This record gives sequence, structure tokens and C-alpha cells, in this order.
Amino acid sequence: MEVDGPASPEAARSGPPGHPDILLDRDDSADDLDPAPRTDGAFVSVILPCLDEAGSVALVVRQVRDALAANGLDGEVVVADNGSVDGSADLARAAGARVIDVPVRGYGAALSAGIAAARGSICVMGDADATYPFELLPRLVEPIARGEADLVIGSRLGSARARTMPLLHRYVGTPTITWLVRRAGGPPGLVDSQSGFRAFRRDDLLGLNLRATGMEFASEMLIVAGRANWRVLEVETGYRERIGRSKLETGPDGFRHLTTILLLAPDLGATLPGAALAIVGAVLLAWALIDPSTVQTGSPSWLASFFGPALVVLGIQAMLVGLLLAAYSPIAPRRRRASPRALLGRYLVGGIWAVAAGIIIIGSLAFVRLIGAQAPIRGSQMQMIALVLVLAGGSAVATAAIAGILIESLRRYPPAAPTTATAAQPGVRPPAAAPVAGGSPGPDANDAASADQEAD
Ligand SMILES: Nc1nc2c(ncn2[C@@H]2O[C@H](COP(=O)(O)OP(=O)(O)OP(=O)(O)O)[C@@H](O)[C@H]2O)c(=O)[nH]1
Ligand SMILES: [Mg+2]
Repeated sequence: MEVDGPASPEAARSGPPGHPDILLDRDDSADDLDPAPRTDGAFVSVILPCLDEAGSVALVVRQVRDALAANGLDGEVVVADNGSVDGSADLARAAGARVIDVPVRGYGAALSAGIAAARGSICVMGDADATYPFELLPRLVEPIARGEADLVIGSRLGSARARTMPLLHRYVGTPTITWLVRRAGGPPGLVDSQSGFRAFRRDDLLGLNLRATGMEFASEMLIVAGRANWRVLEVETGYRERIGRSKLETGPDGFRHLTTILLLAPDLGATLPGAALAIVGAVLLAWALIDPSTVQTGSPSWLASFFGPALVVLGIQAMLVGLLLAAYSPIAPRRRRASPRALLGRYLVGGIWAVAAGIIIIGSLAFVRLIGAQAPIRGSQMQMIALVLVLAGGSAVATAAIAGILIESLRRYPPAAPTTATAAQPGVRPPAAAPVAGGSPGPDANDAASADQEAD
């Protein structure tokens, strides 16, 4: 599948689509690791997004530094903080991390800025709450360094327990979002889309030009990478009980994941569900029209006479939104589709015709009664059709009008460019940091100059 937006220029080197779905053993001990990981001397930056993790961040920084040193890896720990009020930044710095203060709040914003500021050619991201086993770092880094994968994900589900992950997340939230991510273009065999333990090449990731600022960053990365044919490898790493309070808010964060998927895949989020609703509604509506007992309260077809029109109208509304989003979304999969302007024109014209047809039907019924003629056969059913036409048509006109006004206002008054460290592009020159293990940065580590804010 082709990405409409700015996919990684490195995607082409990934070769043909292929997503090896290898799950390593579920033992999260480091015993079975290669004692001398083959990483070709790459400099590794481990990015820890951090918001009020005073209870764990220093421990995690030390764990990462130990893992780097134990495996003979050159590297650094970058803590991306934005707004911690519990002294996390100072604790992280004292433990040996380079702390960057990101002006835009949110998990995704922090990670984007951290990755942009990284010195390493290879980046690993992981939480600052001591849930991820950083001693398994080589499992994530090696496939990237050897060029065997573009993205390695440490999967948690195999060993997740009720105490480490709420059952709602384990059995409902994560599988549902993972299914949607796969359907929206993410890696086909993906199991754990919500793991925050991942490794990739810094420049490849920045080339994806991710925009999400919150937790939905996790889904966006997978969908955009999947569409760019990244080779994604999932390895079982396990998941530990968290230290401190979780920052994940099930409702709002789940909603942000869903809206991200809707933006990236409007067909999946709106057009197809809308079409399904409209078809079910049309069947019910047909039943209600055929069955003469429709208007008798309590009869089965009476229910059909309510749900039929309702589902048809709601389904059409969802389809209209999906088609419009697909037409305007710079990131939705490219396919043959009408130009946005032509589509709005069709909505307007089609909507006006539908409203007019509804008014003609209802007007005819009223006229017949007015001249005292016998009530038309199936008058109530015809009234129902008129109502559906007016509502669906009015919906199309309203959608076109709102979208048209919004688009025109954005054209005339474009929003100011964000002043954010997340506006990261390949080539950003990050600040220097003391290497953790070994003396020199990797061959492709960037120079020291940087526009990023480094809190001292
Ligand atoms: N800088 C920054 N970091 C954040 C923000 N929200 C969360 N984080 C960090 O991102 C990591 C992931 O957040 P968590 O609260 O652990 O979310 P989670 O891992 O999905 O949920 P748990 O399984 O409960 O840990 C943690 O290290 C947080 O401190 C934020 O707004 N800004
Ligand atoms: Mg966590």
C-alpha cells in the first residue's frame, strides 16, 4: 500500500513488503542473550518519555546505562520531559541521562523531540516507569543494526498479568486497537500495537514525519511504517509492574487512538461502517414498507420502521464523512477518488435533489388529502420515505456546507506554525552528550550543535 504523505525515503531500501512475525521465547531473563551483540559499533540512543516518574526514572536510567555497558554498546540515555513537577528531570540528570525539556505536552510530542535530539543512528524508546526489561536491549537493537528489520517491537502480551496490565487493556483495548491498526495498513501479523518498547533507525523514523502528540503516537507510527513497507519484527520481552501512577487515561487516550485511525484510514473508520449501517437500515426500511402492520405500535415491523430510517440516515452520514476525510486527508491511502471540490459539489447537488424529492412526496400526500381524495395506499410508508430523503439529503448539504466553510476559512486564515521541538526533520543537529559506554559516538552520530532545549 502506498503512503500518500511523506513516507520514509528509506522505505524503498526495505525491499518487498514482508513482516516477519517472529516471536522469541517468553523468558524475559537476559541469560540467553548473545554475550557480544553484533551492532556494528552503532551509537544507540535510548529515549525515555517522562512525566512525573520520580519514583522510577533514576532507576530506569541506571538500568539502561548498565544494559548499554554490559553489552559493550556505545550509547546515551535521553529523557524527554515536559512538565514534571516532582523533580523527575533532576533525578534523571543525576543518574546520567541527558534531559530535554519539550515545550509541547504529551507522550508523542516528547518522543518526537527526544528522537530528533538523539545522537545515535539507532534509537530505542521505552517508558520511564520500570515496566520494560532494558536488559533485553540487544534483542531490539541487533536486528536493526544487522539490517534485518526496520522496526523491532518488544511485545508484552505473552507475559502480561492482571497486576501488570488491566484486564480491560489486555483483552479488549489492546487487541481492538491492534486489529484496527492492522486493518488500517499496519504490519499484518502485529500482536501488540501498544507496546512502547521499540527500536528503529533515527533518520528512518523522522522520515515518517509523525504528527501525533499523545499516546496515539504508538498507533500512528505502526500504520505509517506499515504502509511504507517497513520490515517489522515483534519479539517477546515481557512487562513488569509499574512504579508510580499510570498516565494512561483509558477513555480519552482510547478515543485519540480511534480518531488517529479514522484520520489515517477514513474508509475503515467511517465509510465502510457507514455503508454497513446504511445497508442494514435499507433492509429494515424495505421490511417496514412492505409490511402493512408497520404503523401498529409494538409489531416487529414497527421497530423496523424506526430503526430502518434511523440507520439509513446515520449510515449515509458516516459514509459522507468518510469519503470527505479520504478526499482531504494527505495521509489516507491513495486510490481513485473524486477531487475534494468535486465531491463537495456532488454532496450539495445530490442532497438538494434528495430534499426536493422528499418534499415532493410529502407535498403530494398533503395535496391528495387537501382535495378530499381517498387517502393514498401506504401513505405512512411514503411519508417515511419522504422523511429519509429529507434527512439524508439535508445531511449531505449540511456536511458540504460545513466542510466548505471550514476549508475556505483555513485557506484564508492558516493556523500559525507550531513553535515546538516536535517539528523535527531529518538533519536536525542535536546536542552532544557524554557517551555511556565506549569513547566515541557512532560513525553517523550528529554534531553537538542543537536548537533543542537542554535543561541543566
Ligand atoms: N514527557 C511526557 N511523558 C509522558 C506523558 N505521558 C506519559 N508519559 C510517559 O510516557 C511513558 C508511558 O506512560 P505510561 O503512564 O507508563 O502509560 P502506559 O505505559 O501506556 O501505561 P502503564 O501500563 O500503566 O504504564 C511513561 O514513562 C510516562 O512517564 C507526557 O505527557 N509527557
Ligand atoms: Mg508504562
